[in-house]
Amino acid sequence: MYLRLRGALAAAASISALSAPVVAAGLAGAPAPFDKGDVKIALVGFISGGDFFEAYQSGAQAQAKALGVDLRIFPGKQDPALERDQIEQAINLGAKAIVIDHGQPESLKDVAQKALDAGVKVVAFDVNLDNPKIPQVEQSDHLLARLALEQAVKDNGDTFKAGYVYVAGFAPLDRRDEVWTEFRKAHPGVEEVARFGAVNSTTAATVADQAKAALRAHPEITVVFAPYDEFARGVKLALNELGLNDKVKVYSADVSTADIREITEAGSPWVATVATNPAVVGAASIRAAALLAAGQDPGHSIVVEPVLLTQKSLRDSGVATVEELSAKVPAFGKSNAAKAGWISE
Ligand code: SR1
Repeated sequence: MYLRLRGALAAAASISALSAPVVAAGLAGAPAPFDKGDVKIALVGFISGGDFFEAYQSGAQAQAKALGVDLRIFPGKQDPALERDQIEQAINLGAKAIVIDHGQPESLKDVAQKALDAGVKVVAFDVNLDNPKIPQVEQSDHLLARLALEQAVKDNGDTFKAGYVYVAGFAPLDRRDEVWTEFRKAHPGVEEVARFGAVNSTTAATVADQAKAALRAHPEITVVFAPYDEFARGVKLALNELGLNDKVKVYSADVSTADIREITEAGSPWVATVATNPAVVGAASIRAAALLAAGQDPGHSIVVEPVLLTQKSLRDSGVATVEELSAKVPAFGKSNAAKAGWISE
């Protein structure tokens, strides 16, 4: 009972924190409406939870603060209907711009158009809304997958049996999948013998169960391509449980401080990842939204380039956190995407 009450109080506190009004003062030297302040921007997500999305949001919050923007964050909880509803709420609360972060295009296109019709600017991160008025933020997913797979060939040669973690319908995963398909055509010695995947509120745990079944059924697997850090964590859990850490190598996307720990720990099978700093991507998304709200053009395609992080390079450099990585690798810690003189970081 006490626990339930405590949970309810915590939930109430977090809801009010998410929506607490911030009446911000104007930004000196900025174009309208930022010069007068009190500008609301909404960030509507689809996937709630996980290191990537938490860091993305914190980067968005930091950039919003630097702009004096009242950022309202709506967690979509993997629910397409809720995400639509939250976009409507953002329109109604008077947001000048909305960042739509992931989601299912078919359930978002019309409500995104509704926002545009109401004069609200829209930016999409990793969801293709197929609309020339909506700039698209992405992490150069083709390059990301290519770098991971090139590293797999470097480590394993180009003849191996692979497991592949994939869920169709997510723009970044679909783009990475295009590269995986091309890669297998170019390397006929690489055989995909098992495919699995899930995106839900417990992605890593679900993928761990699936990976255990796949690895038991296919003991010939020596490489797993898991291009989302929650997938890689799941596969690593399965390998640990099955005692296969020495036999199978995992290649992924994304990085967080927790991921760095998992990659660099003794005996880890997670040997490389290719990643942007998600906080940098979140900040670029807010800058793009702010530029649009000020009547300026951020460009249609806003790309933050990823970097390859091998287990060896992370161990050799002694980097233990994303902050240390940002300081050490400038291409990881900063992006010039969607910048303007009046926007400080
Ligand atoms: C389910 S989509 C997950 C991906 O979205 C972001 O692009 C991250 O890179 C993550 O891998």
